[in-house]
Amino acid sequence: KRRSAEFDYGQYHTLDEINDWILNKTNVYKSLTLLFNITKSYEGRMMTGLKISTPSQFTKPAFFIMGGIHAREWISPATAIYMFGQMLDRYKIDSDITKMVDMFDWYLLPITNPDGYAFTWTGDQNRLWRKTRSKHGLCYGVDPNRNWDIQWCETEGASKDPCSETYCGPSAFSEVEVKGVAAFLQGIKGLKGFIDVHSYSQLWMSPWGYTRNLSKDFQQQDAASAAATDALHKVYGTKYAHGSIANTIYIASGTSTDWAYGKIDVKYAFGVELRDTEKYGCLLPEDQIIPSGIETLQGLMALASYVKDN
Ligand code: ING
Ligand code: ZN
Repeated sequence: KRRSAEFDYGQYHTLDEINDWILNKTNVYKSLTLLFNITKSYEGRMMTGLKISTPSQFTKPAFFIMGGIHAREWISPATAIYMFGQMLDRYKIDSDITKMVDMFDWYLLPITNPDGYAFTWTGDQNRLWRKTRSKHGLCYGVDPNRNWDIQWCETEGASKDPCSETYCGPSAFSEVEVKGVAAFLQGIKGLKGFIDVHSYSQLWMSPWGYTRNLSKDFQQQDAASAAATDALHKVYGTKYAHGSIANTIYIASGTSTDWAYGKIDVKYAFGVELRDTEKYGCLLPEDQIIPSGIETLQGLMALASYVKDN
């Protein structure tokens, strides 16, 4: 088995290092992977992702995972990268991994907000930046998880103030990154699963975010979340709550998860909040990256099986 280049999964990485990791994986696993590009960001950074697709006679359903939509939530890309690294490095070695990988065409966009992510690496005073970096009068940034074209800025769960952390933007899909991901998602045939990975709070959530009313598929969506969090919990005892977004965390409108479910009909669309609950928040120590990766991978495996069968 070929060794992958030096990449320490137990550390946080810059955008360039993450893009190099994608390049490396696509070079090492040529027959299993493809690199995909979404678009260039507001500041001109390429948004690059990794697709895993193992040989099959049949067209497989697709599963899309996006991380780093909020710049400061570093555990999100780190965990997602760990999981996809394991899915490649242990394919045909670990039977559970092999089964899971073979179930879907897997798409990973590790950094959905590259300008914001790069900004959080430019000094301690910028480490907790959340939004994109587009300019709106005196303030910078749109919340890319309030910018999707579904009940856009219609409820209390988003702000019209450009200086707010939940600014919905001047219009739905004003952010080139968000618009780009939406177009890419629309182009995926047979998209059956979707996860937008955030931190922190340890929650596995399904639509809706814009209303406390439950979706018509809530029972199945939440059963899938329960399967995921049960499997995750078995690894180290980490407790995740699950439920609809609005009833579990707060009302949020114009989110990626609502859009994936409401606009492109992905029944199994989730918003996941990774570790921790309050101690470190977005400044989660690096020694928790691999444990987060290991437990979340078990959750994802259980979720994938549920989604496949339902
Ligand atoms: N929390 C999310 C936010 O965008 C969320 C909550 C996640 C809402 C997924 C909808 C879907 O506010 C954080 N921490 O960003
Ligand atoms: Zn977030």
